[in-house]
Amino acid sequence: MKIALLGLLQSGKSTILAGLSGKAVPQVGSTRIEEAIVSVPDDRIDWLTKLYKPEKTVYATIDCLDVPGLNFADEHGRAAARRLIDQVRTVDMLALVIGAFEDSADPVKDLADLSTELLLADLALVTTRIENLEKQLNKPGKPLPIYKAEFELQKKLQAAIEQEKPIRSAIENDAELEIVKPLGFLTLKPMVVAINVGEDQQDRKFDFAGRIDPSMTVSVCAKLEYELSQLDADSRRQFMADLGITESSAAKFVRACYSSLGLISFLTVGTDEVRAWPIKQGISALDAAGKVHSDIKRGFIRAETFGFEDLKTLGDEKAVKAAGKTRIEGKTYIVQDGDIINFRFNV
Ligand SMILES: Nc1nc2c(ncn2[C@@H]2O[C@H](COP(=O)(O)OP(=O)(O)OP(=O)(O)O)[C@@H](O)[C@H]2O)c(=O)[nH]1
Ligand SMILES: [Mg+2]
Repeated sequence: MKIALLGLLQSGKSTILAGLSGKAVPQVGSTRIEEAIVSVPDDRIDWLTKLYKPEKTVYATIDCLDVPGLNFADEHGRAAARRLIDQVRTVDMLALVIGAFEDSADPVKDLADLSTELLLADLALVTTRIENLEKQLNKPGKPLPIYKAEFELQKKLQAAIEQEKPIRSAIENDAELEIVKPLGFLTLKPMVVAINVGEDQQDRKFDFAGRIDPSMTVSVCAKLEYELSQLDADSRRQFMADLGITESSAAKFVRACYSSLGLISFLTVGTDEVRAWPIKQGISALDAAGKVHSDIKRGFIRAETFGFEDLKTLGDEKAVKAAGKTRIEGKTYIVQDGDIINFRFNV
């Protein structure tokens, strides 16, 4: 799963990613899209690691693209920005990073400008698509019904964009989604807005005037998170306690992205490895088995399962079993977030 971090120049994208991935902050003015693998913080994995003391602990990860800052101030900047925007059409979601750490920043305007540019980029795509479909429909002979259907749909999307509505809001059913999904519309993708606030402004509220659902926004303090990431675990806890913060804002941001992507984690445990496996919400035990190994899917017998919360409450696996909380699930069982699974298989 890939996320692109998009924002205006110097909004803090690279600092956020450096804090999350442990990579160094790239040089200011980089024009290349950089990739960073980010671990998804998970208290459950931390807890399980203490219990099982495994040789290896593996967190779920997401792939983040650090896109150079977009600059719409002049023609040269706009052309470069359009090229960058076109390069992220294949990602699974967008995280907009809005700089709000300087007094002169205008986060409301910046978000409005960015949103407008994304809409314009999608409008260009819709328009080209409509032109092509018109050509198909005007050819002699009877046009394929799918062209007609898509033409109607694209017209509807065009109308939505012209009213400054994201394509996401205009899609009414799965059939429509099937048609538009491969086209790479930006405003169709799930989106989270990270507002990069100053160290002393973590509780600041913004009024985005209906441009964005407040549930899609997360306040992050990039600089502070970066500094925290440079400390060892003990100093970090101490520093956070001194500041009176209980939860890392970057962790909150990553988790918001994870759930916007429709991902949940099932867990595997043992003395060799404790691991979180990212899966799409709603997949079966059989498909989850395939994530671990194709052999496990092929030879699937059953999934021995218990919930993380039961383990945490009862203390260890034996107690979970004694309390009758272990379940035997078959191929079609829909895996739940926090399921601890031991797949039985035979190949
Ligand atoms: N005070 C403060 N400074 C920050 C914060 N986040 C970023 N900065 C500073 O702002 C500048 C830009 O940060 P970057 O992370 O490089 O921003 P960017 O969005 O990646 O920049 P471009 O890729 O050039 O668009 C750096 O000098 C950072 O130290 C913050 O939360 N607080
Ligand atoms: Mg950068």
